Amino acid sequence: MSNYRIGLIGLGGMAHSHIRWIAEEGRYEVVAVSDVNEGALAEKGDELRIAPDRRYADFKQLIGDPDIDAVVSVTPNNVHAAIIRACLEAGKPFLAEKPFTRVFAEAAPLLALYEARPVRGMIGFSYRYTPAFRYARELVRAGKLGAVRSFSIQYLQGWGSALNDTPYLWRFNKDITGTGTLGDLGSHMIDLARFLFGEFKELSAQMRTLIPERRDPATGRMVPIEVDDFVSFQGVMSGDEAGVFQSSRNAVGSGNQHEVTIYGDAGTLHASTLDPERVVWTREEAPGRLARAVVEVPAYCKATQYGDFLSLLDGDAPDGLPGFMDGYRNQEVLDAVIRASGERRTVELQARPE
Ligand code: SOE
Repeated sequence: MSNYRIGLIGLGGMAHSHIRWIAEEGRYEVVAVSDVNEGALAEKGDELRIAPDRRYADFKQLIGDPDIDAVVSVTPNNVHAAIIRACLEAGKPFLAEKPFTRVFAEAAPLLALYEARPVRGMIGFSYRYTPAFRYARELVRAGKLGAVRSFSIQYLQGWGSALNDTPYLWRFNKDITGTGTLGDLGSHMIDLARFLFGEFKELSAQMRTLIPERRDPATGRMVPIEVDDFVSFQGVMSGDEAGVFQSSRNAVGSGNQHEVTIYGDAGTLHASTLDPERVVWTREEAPGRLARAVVEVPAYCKATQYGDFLSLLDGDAPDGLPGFMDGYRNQEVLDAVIRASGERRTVELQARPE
């Protein structure tokens, strides 16, 4: 089995995670990097031992490099659409970080390109590889919880060391990020719901900016915040499962707390990134007698994001891999949340084939 030669675009914080995941998986070699920041190019080039002629300030040159088999894109949101477009036009397989784009208007034109040339693409909905969420999906699909009537999903982060003390950074800059916690964390919640239950039928929502201004560490000045740092929405899935969602960047005390609780006729299941290798399963152990058990996730339920990317590159995309259409559908739901919140109404989403 050959190794794949990877071009990595974006050398900021999340690049460290991707470089680690790539190294852990094996069968990959990062042979080129791109970033608009010359310093990052030099620093990461050395770290990855990459020749100077494979360090590109312009990501389009990296994507066009014939010696690169696939692209990994880990950039701020404002270049997501341009990178996916360039990969589609070049026929270059890619793994691109979420959210798919800043706003749906950037996603819409990519669909026609993809339909004309369905390049192998994967979107970085990494929580599909949390073992507890994979096992939850297995149990739902096997009917072990009975008919699912409702569920709740939350994704809470407590940024900053003190209460509401997070400094201003690019993730609060509307021009760069599009939306705040909705696109950053809400996209993961939406993908988890789609991973577990299929498509959304309708939703209503509220997006809030709880902390109206934050201090820019570069200038020391307070900056008005234009993006959401809290979002809640409720929706109905294609199988009539009723879902409640919330996400906050101000949930002080929460680390990286993404979790789901599923309520079915035959039992309740809780799965969380706080305990990723186990689930909490409440069911009847005898008529009228409930038992709450902590269950280890079986090994067959485990997979990795870069293991699935390998399968995609080998031409054998496994079930459940978050592909181009998962990114596009995710952006449709993000757009529905924005419209439902702004127009204060329930928004229906077009029925989609599963
Ligand atoms: C935000 O803090 C963030 O880095 C997200 O952007 C990632 O998608 C998530 O996995 C961890 O938190």
